[in-house]
Amino acid sequence: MLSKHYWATRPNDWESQRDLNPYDAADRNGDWDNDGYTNLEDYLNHLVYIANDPVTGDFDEDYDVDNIDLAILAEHWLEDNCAVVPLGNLDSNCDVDFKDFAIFAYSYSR
Ligand SMILES: [Ca+2]
Ligand SMILES: [Ca+2]
Ligand SMILES: [Ca+2]
Ligand SMILES: [Ca+2]
Repeated sequence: MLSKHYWATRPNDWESQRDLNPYDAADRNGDWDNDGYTNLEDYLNHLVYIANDPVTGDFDEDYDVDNIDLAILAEHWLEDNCAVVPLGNLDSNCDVDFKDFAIFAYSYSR
């Protein structure tokens, strides 16, 4: 049984989900989301986020589940990839489908 956040704990996935290169250490100094923090800083923030019992369905990691998270889920709808598990997957498989949406909707409504 995989943890509900297992996809979020693998650094290679974190990079690949953001169009970074897991095999290139130099891209740590880039800024994929233009938020002023380097990719390495973003990843460290991500680890802190995971350690703080994140909210299910909070894909953009801002500690609430809102329309932005829904848009991220929609963006990855029906993706199925165990090599790079898509954002939006919330159960223990590698796809984004109605089961994930059901989990998301429950979290969204709270
Ligand atoms: Ca890299
Ligand atoms: Ca950044
Ligand atoms: Ca969010
Ligand atoms: Ca799934």
